[in-house]
Amino acid sequence: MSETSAMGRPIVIAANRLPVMRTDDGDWTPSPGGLVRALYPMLRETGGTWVGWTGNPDDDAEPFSVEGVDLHPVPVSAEEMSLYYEGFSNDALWPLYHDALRESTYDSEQWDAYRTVNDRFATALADIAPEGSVVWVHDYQLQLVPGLLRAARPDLTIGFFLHIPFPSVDLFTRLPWRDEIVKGLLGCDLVGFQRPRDAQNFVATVDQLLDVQVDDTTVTYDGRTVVAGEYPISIDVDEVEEIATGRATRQRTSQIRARLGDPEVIMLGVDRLDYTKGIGLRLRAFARLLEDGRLDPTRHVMVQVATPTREAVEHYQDERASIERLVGEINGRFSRIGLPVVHYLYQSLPYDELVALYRAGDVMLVTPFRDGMNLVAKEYAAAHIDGDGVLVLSEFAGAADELTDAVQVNPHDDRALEDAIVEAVEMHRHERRGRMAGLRDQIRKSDVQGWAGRFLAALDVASTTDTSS
Ligand code: ADQ
Repeated sequence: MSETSAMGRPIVIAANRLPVMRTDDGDWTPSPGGLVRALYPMLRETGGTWVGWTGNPDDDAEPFSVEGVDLHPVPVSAEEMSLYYEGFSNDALWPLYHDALRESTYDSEQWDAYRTVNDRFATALADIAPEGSVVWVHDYQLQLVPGLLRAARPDLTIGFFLHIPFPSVDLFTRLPWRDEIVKGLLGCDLVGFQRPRDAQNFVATVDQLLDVQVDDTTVTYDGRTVVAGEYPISIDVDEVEEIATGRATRQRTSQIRARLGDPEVIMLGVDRLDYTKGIGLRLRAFARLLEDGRLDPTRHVMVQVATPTREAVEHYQDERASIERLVGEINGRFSRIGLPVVHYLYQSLPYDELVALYRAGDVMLVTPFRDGMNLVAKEYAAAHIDGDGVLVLSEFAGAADELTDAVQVNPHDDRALEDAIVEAVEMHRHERRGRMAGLRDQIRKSDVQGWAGRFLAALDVASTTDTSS
């Protein structure tokens, strides 16, 4: 964290959600998740603040503080949640930014709500950010905030990080409000992306849409310099390793294996139930392999954990119905009494339980059609302190740039996916261990604390080299 504190300036984070959740007795506690763990200590150190929505519609909670961090709630009404969050963010931007895997809904009422909520965030930030402080805005729900905030508070250093991919020019320019969105992002000193390709797409888009000067990853707009760059996010490696090493986790891992009937190979999928994640694709590949006899239901089982997500959005309801039908079909066909061949959980699990499952998984299947990064792939490698286990990873996950020791696959290619699964299942122990050592070395080199430090250090440089300052 040394780079961040070296800036010596208070940091204000803005994200759709506050990093806290309510406990059963009504108190607030930091929510689990690497982003929170990476940023919380830094906010405490710098006397920083986090601005976001509590997650409860129409919640008008006053600012409060949890474990030494100031939290500033921004209210979002039930109607805005439907229009700004489920609508514009998750039914227009999300599919468009993920290769238009589903059709986006472009609705001007939703856009108006997106603007209203972004404006509310920018106003809150303008009111509370100390003079000359650093504001770090997160993700696709808040892309207008940097521009609005820059206009109100030119003294601030403003950074933005996009957790999801930035699409190609051809896709992005479908968006009816494309100019407003890129102008919003150009309010920053630094715009961070997961992969080099995302940063390139952004610069190319800006170059096409606006009257700007572009030099590689630097854009000059409105007399200011804006830098775009890649900052691949990671996980809290120490935390995952600590959980994985614990006695309770080891016991739970053995128990999980026993409950699954002690199969030779456990294949595992862990995802939010999102159509970008390729869950159906891997289930179908598994079914074909059973059908062809390349896998054996008495030796190979699959566990798929799918977290409930965005249940009010129709594409998600359709995806869930299609996956659950598929699980039923595969189990109907290949299971034996008391021994299903696919174990499916539509649940959010405690992190300890996830880590125990990762440890139990001999082969991890991460097969998104498109994914900003995919932290599950990194968590799996961090959890395998035994140095064994094989990761099958889609080339279309951001993590593929770094995790080159995974069995990488194009998930659109059915045959290649089947072969990748069989290769992983049959891989010789020596090769498995070699690849896992490579994966673990890689993630240890770049954990989430390092990610935050690198982004903030680059933001500092970008703000001080800005031609206007
Ligand atoms: P997500 O699309 O949510 O994140 P991912 O990066 O895999 O995808 O993160 C999911 C997180 O949720 C992981 O930390 C995982 O442990 C947790 N999780 C998954 N299933 C769970 C379950 N059943 N119970 C409890 N926890 C579960 C978005 C982008 C990604 C990007 C991240 C971070 O879509 O591409 O990697 O942000 O930038």
